[in-house]
Amino acid sequence: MAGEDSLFDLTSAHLNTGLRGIPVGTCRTSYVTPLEGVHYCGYPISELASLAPEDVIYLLHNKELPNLDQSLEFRNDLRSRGTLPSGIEEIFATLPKEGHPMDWLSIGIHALGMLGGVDDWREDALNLTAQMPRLMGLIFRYREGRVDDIPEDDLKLSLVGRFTNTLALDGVEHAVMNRILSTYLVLHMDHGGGNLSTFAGKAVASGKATIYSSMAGAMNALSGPLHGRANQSCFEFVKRIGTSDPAEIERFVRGELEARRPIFGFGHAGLRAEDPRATAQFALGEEICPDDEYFKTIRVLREVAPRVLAENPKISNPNANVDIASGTLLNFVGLSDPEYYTTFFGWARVAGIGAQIIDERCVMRSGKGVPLYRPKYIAEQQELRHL
Ligand code: NMX
Ligand code: MLT
Repeated sequence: MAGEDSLFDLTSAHLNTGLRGIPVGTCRTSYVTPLEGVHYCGYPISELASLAPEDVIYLLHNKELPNLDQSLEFRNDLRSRGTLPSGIEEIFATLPKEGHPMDWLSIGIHALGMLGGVDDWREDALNLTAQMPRLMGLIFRYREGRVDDIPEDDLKLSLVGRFTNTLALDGVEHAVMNRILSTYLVLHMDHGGGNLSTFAGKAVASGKATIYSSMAGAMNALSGPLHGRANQSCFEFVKRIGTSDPAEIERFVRGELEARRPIFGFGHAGLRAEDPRATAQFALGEEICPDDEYFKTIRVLREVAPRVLAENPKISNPNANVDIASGTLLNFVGLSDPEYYTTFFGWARVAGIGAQIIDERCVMRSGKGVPLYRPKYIAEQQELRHL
């Protein structure tokens, strides 16, 4: 791609780099700037963090925030789509409990498609969005063998409320859990077009697989430790620190770097400042759990780690990323097993990836849709002139 309107001049140096930074399309739902992070339909995430997930899902699908009537109508529409097709619980009853929750999520989404897909991009995307809270709750229930007293799905509740109601954890204040989960969902719904799971989901959809198959593919991509599953590793890392003393934390960070292990919760491929999604979660933690032991640890880590990481000039962003605080907040409301954390990330992304798939399949190129993904690979024996 050379010439006056060239966005990018490709050279052999761009081969085998994971398409890092190479423009491949346009995105209607969100973009990421190095300093302000993600914006959904033009709104910086910092302005959306405290909105209800339903309203932000509406934004991603309709490219504008709803007014009150639209918001109520959309919530009712989601309620009418929320009931799971029968057969899911029987499938969950057969899955291995030692399987990772992300594999359960991927299988669950596939099963929803097999049992209730209608082969329409918009309908299936909205149906899946509405079914996710119950599906998520059932993953916890069946994987943990707590199947005897599962409450009915209460469709009058919010999306997050339906999950909390299905999970029914003892001794947890539902209002606090709902607040933390609502913020978590809003912050994680979308992150531009090129993050691995979104790209993978859109690629599968370009072959005209269903939303369910495409989303299951996206969840498989999200499950890797370099992508979504980093949030699991991050809380495991915070637990290993075991102190909020600044000097001890600095020793710990230096020790990890000497042992050539990553400092989880810091750094980003595209951002060049603290991720506003981290800033928003720190603010929520200061309000909800300022004295929690893990929160005290990450509060100090947020000061110490960037200073130590910045000593290495190779590290392009030493600041906190989205994963630094989410595990601490989830743990505070009783979601103490880090293996589940990426499923919340996946639940959130169903909104953004679903909206992006609809845009690529039904809106772009005047409604014709983006063609089948088919990038070119150069045989090692070929010359670059064949590009
Ligand atoms: N701890 C240790 N080393 C780091 C870190 C970190 N937090 N961040 C960057 N580096 C290293 C990186 O591994 C690379 O080393 P090498 O040249 O030996 O391959 C070098 O610094 C330059 O990396 P960057 O270009 O700054 O970042 P890159 O795009 O390669 O990696 C991450 C981005 C997110 C993979 C990286 O910062 C990292 O591994 N962070 C820790 C793990 C983590 O928190 N992951 C969650 C990511 C969430 N998110 O993307 O939002
Ligand atoms: C994301 O939210 O998807 C992560 O920050 C990773 C990315 O944007 O590449």
